[in-house]
Amino acid sequence: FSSGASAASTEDSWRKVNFHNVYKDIAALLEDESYDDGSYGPVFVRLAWHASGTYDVGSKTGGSNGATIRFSPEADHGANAGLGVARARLEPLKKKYPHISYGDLYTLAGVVGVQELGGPTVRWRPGRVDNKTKEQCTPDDRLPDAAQGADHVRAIFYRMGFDDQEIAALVGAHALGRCHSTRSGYEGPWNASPTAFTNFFYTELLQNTWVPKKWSGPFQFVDKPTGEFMMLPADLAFRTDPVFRRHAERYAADQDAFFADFAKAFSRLLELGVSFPADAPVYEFKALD
Ligand code: ZEM
Repeated sequence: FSSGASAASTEDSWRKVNFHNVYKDIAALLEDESYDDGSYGPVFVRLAWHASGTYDVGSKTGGSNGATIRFSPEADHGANAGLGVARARLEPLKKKYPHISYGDLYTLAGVVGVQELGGPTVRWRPGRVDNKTKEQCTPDDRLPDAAQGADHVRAIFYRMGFDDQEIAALVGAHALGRCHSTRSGYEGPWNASPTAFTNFFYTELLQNTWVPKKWSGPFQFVDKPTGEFMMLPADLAFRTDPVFRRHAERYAADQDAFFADFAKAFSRLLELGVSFPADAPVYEFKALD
């Protein structure tokens, strides 16, 4: 047990952190020509989501507080494959700002990813505490299974406390990044600009013809005729399920509506299960230029 590891384990340590500086330092870590499509933004957004999306309203377990995603067994859950890359990229900032908690660092990295790639301002509060142990890791069934459809997606997100509109808004994050055959087994980006936060998840989903990809990997869809872009089986639920589709159509037609709804739902996701000090400030960071 190293004493340094408990630097952020007190409820008040976040008060010593200048989060504007952390925001800037995370933003400086995004760009890297040699990584994926040139940005760590998408994988930071996925880290923030998987750190938070384990929450269960019934038992009040899981969520970003305590950042159990960094411990085994949770770190090794199939759904979290590849997220060690994002945690390693952020680790120098935990050294530089020892008073930030991992939960605050990982969720703030998601906010930076969204905003610096051109997305909406996401309200964010500090105050998560590194007060959990590996015994509090969540079971390996809390995050969605990409191979399944609307019923499963609803069951997973209702467990977090989200409704259909919020679910449909959150999945729009699939404008960002790509699937990696070495991580999830799936392959390819959802659209041609994976380092820009746009409403293209919905426009691609609704405008293209999606056909099964011919390969030996897991069942997924590619667009006809180019085969350049992909959809997961779970993504197609936002086209086939009538309620999800109504929201997808609205977001495809109105990027501002998508940005507003995504910002609200993503902010709420990052706060599930966290009890913030009453005086924790709410930040609305300005994107850097
Ligand atoms: Zn994702 N997601 N996700 N997602 N996700 C992947 C990648 C990314 C699902 C899913 O199975 C997968 C949300 C919802 C859902 C991002 C953000 C958010 C990948 C590919 C899979 C398989 C991982 C890989 O191989 O690297 C399913 C089934 C979802 C619900 C229906 C929500 C909600 C998100 C944020 C708000 C992002 C940004 C990526 C891209 C990561 C990267 O490294 O490029």
